[in-house]
Amino acid sequence: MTFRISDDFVQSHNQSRVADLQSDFDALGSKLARNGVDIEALTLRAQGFAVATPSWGAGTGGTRFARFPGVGEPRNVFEKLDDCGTVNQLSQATPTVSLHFPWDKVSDAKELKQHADSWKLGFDAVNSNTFQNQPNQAESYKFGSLTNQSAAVRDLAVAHNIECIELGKALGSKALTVWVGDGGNFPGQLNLRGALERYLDSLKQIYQALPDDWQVFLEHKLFEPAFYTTVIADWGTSFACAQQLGDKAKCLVDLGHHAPNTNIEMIVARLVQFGKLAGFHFNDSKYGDDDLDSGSINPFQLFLIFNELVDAEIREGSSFNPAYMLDQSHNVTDPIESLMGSAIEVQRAFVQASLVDRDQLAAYQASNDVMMAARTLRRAFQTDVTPILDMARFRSGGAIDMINCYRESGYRQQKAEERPASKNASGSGIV
Ligand code: LRH
Ligand code: MN
Repeated sequence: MTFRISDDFVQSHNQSRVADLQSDFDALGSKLARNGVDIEALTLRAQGFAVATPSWGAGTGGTRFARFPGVGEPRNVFEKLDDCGTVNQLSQATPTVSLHFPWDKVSDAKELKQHADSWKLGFDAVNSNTFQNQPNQAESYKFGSLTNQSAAVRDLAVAHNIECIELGKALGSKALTVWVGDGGNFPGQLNLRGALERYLDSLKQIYQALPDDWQVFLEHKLFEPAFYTTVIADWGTSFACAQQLGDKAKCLVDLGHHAPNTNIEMIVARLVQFGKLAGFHFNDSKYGDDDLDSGSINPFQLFLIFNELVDAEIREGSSFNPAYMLDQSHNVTDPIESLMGSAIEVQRAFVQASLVDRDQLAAYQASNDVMMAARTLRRAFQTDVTPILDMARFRSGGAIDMINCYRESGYRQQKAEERPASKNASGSGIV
């Protein structure tokens, strides 16, 4: 049995922090009560919030320039689950994991499911990978996969996606995320319409392989690895394709896949209105697809996105259930610390958006009182809900002070002994 942090250690780590938490919680409670907000109801809501961790985020990420692996890197999907399980143990906000195939492919899915069950972890959407050639792969994805000019290459890519569905079914997943880097680097390289026609033809075959209770998530991205045209470059193209494919096809929004200053919260509002929002790959960025920790660069944008999601939840009720997943690359931090911190920043945006006085906001919007409408929204964002997030974690059995609890547990040092670095460690599989 590999080392796991004991729940007793977590509870003893909380002991000296409970009193301060309770007084901060009570102080915030009376402040919110003045505005008719019940902190207990909000804390229950926070305890119910969940975001999936990306298996590929458990290892140290890198860039095309270099990757600097840390100690105790996970070497396979079982060790990635141990790390994702530890993230959930301390954060109590990440009960599912999103796997990536073939990086996480195993011969015995039952054994992997049992290992996940031992951590009380489930599986969110699975991800296919036709942006890398696998060792001694018959056909190359150099000039694309699902949109490649060659039918043989497209068939290989379609078959891989159908295999991902089969693996996902064995693990209890209910969705397949399809992101393809297909595109061109120079004007004239591709017939733009032809490429999209081939994409739709391939997706139709994948769509037909979906079980009735499954969905396919189309993930758009403005550029990279292609640098002139990307076949599914924006939400409009993704939306049109999802419309063409049918009800089980929806659009996944990766926050880093847009041009700088794109109004992503408005894209979310549109996809919600037209019933085509699949969910999210949460991360943050300053320039390109930087895959930085969620809420670390532009927390106001994350809040505005959740403002649209809470509005949708009120309009559509419990049937509104988009998939929340992190998709990050941890190049200079301990991935476990980044995943815990990021999950809580996404939860923070959810709780702050739940604080918006929507009746007051609607009244100011109806009367075009622009200043008061904007201030009403910002007041929720400017409310420090940390005591609610900490109390939610504490009441769910997690760590009040996650990072120090994790560091003082010696988990990473234990893993350094258990997981001697092997030169071709899988790392995060991205670089
Ligand atoms: C593409 C992407 C996609 C994943 C990959 C790991 O940039 O966001 O979601 O398959 O990162
Ligand atoms: Mn993504």
